[in-house]
Amino acid sequence: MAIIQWYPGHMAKAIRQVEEKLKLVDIVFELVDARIPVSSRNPMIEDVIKSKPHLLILTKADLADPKETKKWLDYYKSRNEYAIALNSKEPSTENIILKKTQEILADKLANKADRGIKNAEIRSMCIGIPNVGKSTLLNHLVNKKVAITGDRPGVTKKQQWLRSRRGLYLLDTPGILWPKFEDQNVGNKLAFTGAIKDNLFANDDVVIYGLNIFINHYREGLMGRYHLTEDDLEMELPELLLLITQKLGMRDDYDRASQRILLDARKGKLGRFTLDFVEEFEDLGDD
Ligand SMILES: Nc1nc2c(ncn2[C@@H]2O[C@H](COP(=O)(O)OP(=O)(O)O)[C@@H](O)[C@H]2O)c(=O)[nH]1
Ligand SMILES: [Mg+2]
Repeated sequence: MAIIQWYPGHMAKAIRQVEEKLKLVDIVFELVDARIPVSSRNPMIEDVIKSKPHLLILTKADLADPKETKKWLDYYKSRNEYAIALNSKEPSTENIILKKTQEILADKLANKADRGIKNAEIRSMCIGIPNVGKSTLLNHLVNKKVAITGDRPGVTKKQQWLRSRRGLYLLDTPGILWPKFEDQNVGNKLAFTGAIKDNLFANDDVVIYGLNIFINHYREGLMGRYHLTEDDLEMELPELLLLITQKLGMRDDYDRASQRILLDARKGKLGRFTLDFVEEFEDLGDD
């Protein structure tokens, strides 16, 4: 399998950049894809952001299986991690984030209020691997760019802040993390959802990986989209892929069909789905 190597130097630099920016904010919004909340999370950043209040935001919840998203939220709750799931493009998004943020920072805000500081500014930043929706969320929260000030203590470079409609401040550039996939399953899940470029893995391998999960969990969407029967789903996976290729009128061009299936899945045309299941990860972090 192809593995993207992040050179140790790059990795260290990315971490250092996040650490620098962390000093400026009251809270970190870590974005992950609700369909793959573990696979789209960089495991190494956890230690770095430990020092800050932290909200895990499961984006693209509109594309994920709501049943599984609920399980994930219960899971985080049981581990005392703050987490919410949302569709970044919904009008309610700002309220959901603001409310949760105020809850997380309640002590700090109360403290400031005691000292006579009313409606204290809340400063935040988004971090996450590519394609989890950092830019989408920022753009959604913010009407237009508002440069606030560069001369805050500890700010060497001019730092742009954006202000949401209801007064949440966000660093204008999100922290970009790298995906980590020494595990082939994680690589396949990242590829299937479009988090990593399509040329890293063979499309048909990725599709076959995904088909297997759909057959076990999301048969209806698959059968509906490609006019398949229950019997069809009993075939060996490469055969099934060829059958779908034919049904799509693509003869034996299963590579082209694979691309189509990936597009369909990512656009939600096979229905909502999740690829990371709580049950697979329940012992995560119980060191
Ligand atoms: N359906 C859906 N799509 C989203 C959501 N958030 C982001 N996207 C899409 O995901 C893709 C990547 O988003 P982008 O903001 O560029 O990700 P970034 O690389 O983290 O900045 C874009 O096509 C967005 O339209 C969401 O909550 N729901
Ligand atoms: Mg972006």
